[in-house]
Amino acid sequence: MRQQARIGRGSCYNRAMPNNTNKPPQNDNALPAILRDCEFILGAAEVAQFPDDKSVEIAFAGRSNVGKSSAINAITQRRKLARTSKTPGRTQQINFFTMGDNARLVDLPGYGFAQVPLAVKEKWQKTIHKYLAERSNLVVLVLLMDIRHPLTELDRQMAEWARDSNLPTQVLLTKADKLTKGKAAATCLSVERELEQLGGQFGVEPFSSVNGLGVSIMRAQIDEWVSDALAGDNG
Ligand SMILES: Nc1nc2c(ncn2[C@@H]2O[C@H](COP(=O)(O)OP(=O)(O)OP(=O)(O)O)[C@@H](O)[C@H]2O)c(=O)[nH]1
Ligand SMILES: [Mg+2]
Repeated sequence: MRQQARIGRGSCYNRAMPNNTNKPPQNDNALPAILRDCEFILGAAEVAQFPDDKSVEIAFAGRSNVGKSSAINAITQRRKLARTSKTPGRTQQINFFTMGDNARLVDLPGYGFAQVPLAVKEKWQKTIHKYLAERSNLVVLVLLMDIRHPLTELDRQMAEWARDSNLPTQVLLTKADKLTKGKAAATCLSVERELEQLGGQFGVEPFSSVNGLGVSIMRAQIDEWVSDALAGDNG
């Protein structure tokens, strides 16, 4: 059964926005141990290729080009752990990365990218759906949305699905460096209010892999989700 991670404490709704100058600490000591030395495990195009489900997993999902792979790199303080690209549709498999010995980060292919051939897209979608629906070791979904146009129809479907699946979900509003601090804070609040209407377990944070906004918060969150899930497993 899925562990219930604690989500949404200290989100933008009840905490002052950090300054946009709030760069991620470059000091390695600031990285929780679990986020040091992450390694690529494999890329899976179908369910049969998934690694075993004995490790706790945190998956990054969202529209194509929203910044999933960049967020994973920023959080792990690595340049090229996950492959990024200006061209949407870069991540074409479900990529698994180690986080210590008992946990993994998972980079999902983006949804909503029209240029990918339909047959390919359907295959990914089926695999992504199976991953999200059936992965019993998935403890938190990190759902990324572009802060300039959040909660698109597909984002909404994803959020509703997460609520119906009782899956704790951390929304990251990406590319926050593209907005003023005030506009970013306002968007964050309105997204949070809309998600409150949905019910479910949602936290919302502004995020930028360019200026580091939200990066240290996410590091601390991931550390906590993993320790809680592993403690739950043992207890
Ligand atoms: N300004 C800005 N650009 C960003 C940010 N995050 C990502 N980008 C850019 O957005 C583009 C897509 O980033 P990726 O991390 O590859 O996006 P993705 O969601 O993994 O994309 P797919 O794998 O295609 O689904 C790249 O050109 C990045 O440099 C951000 O926080 N701020
Ligand atoms: Mg990607």
